[in-house]
Amino acid sequence: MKLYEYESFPSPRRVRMFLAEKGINIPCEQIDVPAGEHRSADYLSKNQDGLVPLLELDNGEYISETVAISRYFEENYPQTPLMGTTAEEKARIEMWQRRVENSLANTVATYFHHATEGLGEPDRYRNREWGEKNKEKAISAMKQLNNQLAENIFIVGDKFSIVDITALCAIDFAAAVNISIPIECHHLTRWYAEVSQRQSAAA
Ligand SMILES: N[C@@H](CCC(=O)N[C@@H](CS)C(=O)NCC(=O)O)C(=O)O
Repeated sequence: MKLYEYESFPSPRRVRMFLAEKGINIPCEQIDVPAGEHRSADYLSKNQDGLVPLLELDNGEYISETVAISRYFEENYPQTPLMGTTAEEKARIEMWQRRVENSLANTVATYFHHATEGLGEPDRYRNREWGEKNKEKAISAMKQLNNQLAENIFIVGDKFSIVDITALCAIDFAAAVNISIPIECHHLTRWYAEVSQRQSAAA
């Protein structure tokens, strides 16, 4: 088994953090995304989407998409559950997972590709206005998370979950492109300080 990833980017970090929380160690291979290695014929033959992360199983099959890879490990290593245990918990985690991906992780990524240098030449189509609009959406998502965290220790109640991983990785990537947590978001700032202290955050 092997994880194809690129250390500086948020989606692979989500998988590394998920594995660290569960205490799972697997070999990783760096795919140099800025150099375009993810667009090579060899990599595209493994993952038609040309994205990282990608999991190679021992039977030679591949699984892409961060949440699908996480699901694989959640099912095979159910100790330290990160995707819920009851029907309601699982549904609530999935609801927030989708919210945080759509409203925060994806909007920060769109800002990165459209309003900054992004990946350079491959990002030569840029719509700066759309990028800036997505920065506004990302900030508004942070404010919604702040409201949620006013009443909850973690994003989904009192248990750390995959949603906290998704949000932390998105917020750290946002900071790297100069989108900060709004100063008035005290609850989000409290949560951010706490989850950043987890050992897995260094993964
Ligand atoms: N929906 C995918 C998104 C993965 C993704 O966007 N990966 C980025 C790195 S964070 C990537 O490979 N970007 C290369 C590109 O956009 O060409 C997932 O959740 O795994």
